[in-house]
Amino acid sequence: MSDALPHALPHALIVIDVQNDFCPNGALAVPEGDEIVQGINAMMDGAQAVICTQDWHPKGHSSFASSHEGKAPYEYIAMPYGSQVLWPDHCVQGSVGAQLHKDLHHNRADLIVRKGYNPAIDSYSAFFENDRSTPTGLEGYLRTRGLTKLVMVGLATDFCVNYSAVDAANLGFEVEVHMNLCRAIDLYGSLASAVNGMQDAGVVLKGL
Ligand code: VGL
Ligand code: ZN
Repeated sequence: MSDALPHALPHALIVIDVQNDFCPNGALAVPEGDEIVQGINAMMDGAQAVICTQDWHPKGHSSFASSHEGKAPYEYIAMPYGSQVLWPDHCVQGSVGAQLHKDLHHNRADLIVRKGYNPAIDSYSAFFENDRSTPTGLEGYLRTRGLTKLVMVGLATDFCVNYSAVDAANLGFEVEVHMNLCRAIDLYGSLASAVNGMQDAGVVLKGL
């Protein structure tokens, strides 16, 4: 048994925000968000590590339109760390909407990274909050486990997957995003700019 099997390649599968609120009927539903679940489960066997992320906001989070008088979802607001889209209330800590999709094999996860718990800062990326400097700790986890190659899938392509992939590439990880196992919100052309941004950062996009 000398040949390494393709499925034994040492990569970490990072499953971004496959949560009820990002699936049809959720608070911030991504079209077809639930259609990627079975395909993601099928990829778990081929990964050395499985990591899931979970958007995890306290009630009244500053990314919620409802926290800003006179603001509606999908409007922008200036935050101390830059411009921020305002969202419907979603993924509130402990709510059903924040739970990982019931059909996702999240019991296979070695680690579940929660993000967005700081009331004053949004956190799209699995690595840094939206101030672009507060770390989540995922980089250290991956480095101490010797995981340098990352495969990313999940929701939403143009927000949390995009930010996570670009940050990982900038940190020096080898990153693939499997686009067929992601779905997008596509707000104001955000999908096209996410694709460009990921490619510019050196992220390999598969299944486009
Ligand atoms: C996300 C918007 C707000 C995502 C999270 O998971 O892409 N998008 N919070
Ligand atoms: Zn969020």
